[in-house]
Amino acid sequence: MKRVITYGTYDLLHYGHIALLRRARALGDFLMVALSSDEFNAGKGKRAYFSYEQRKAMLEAVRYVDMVVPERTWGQKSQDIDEYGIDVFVIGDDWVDTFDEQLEGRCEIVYLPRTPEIDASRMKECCDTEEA
Ligand code: C2G
Repeated sequence: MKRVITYGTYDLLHYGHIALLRRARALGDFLMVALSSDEFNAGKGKRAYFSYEQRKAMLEAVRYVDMVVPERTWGQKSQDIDEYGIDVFVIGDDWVDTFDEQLEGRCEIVYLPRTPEIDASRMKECCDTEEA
């Protein structure tokens, strides 16, 4: 069984996220998502609209996702690869090269093209504008 992992905040789940998850799952037989905790998000300078538990529940409802675990630190990726027996690390190409050093030689590393013109921050701005 080829095991794939990806990481992210996945707030305000949208079609760009789903396109990433669909392509990630197609790289193997099992897709694990390491979902950024609320505390880790704060460290990324992000404040998710939905809590970790809410974001986890939504991801677990996505047909491409087999398991969700917390992402708590930048450095956990190398341990995750070993602990979960991961064959492929995949993430959007906005992160291209970022994790090569940490993961080189441990697993296959794949950067997938992001879906243009959609992201949680723009969705929030749109709602804020409508409310104003
Ligand atoms: N994504 C995408 N297209 C978009 C928006 C997001 O393909 N329009 C992808 C991102 O490239 C990422 C995943 O969806 O692979 C989740 O995106 P975010 O929730 O924004 O996650 P991010 O803040 O990039 O966190 O350790 C890695 C970080 O936790 C990644």
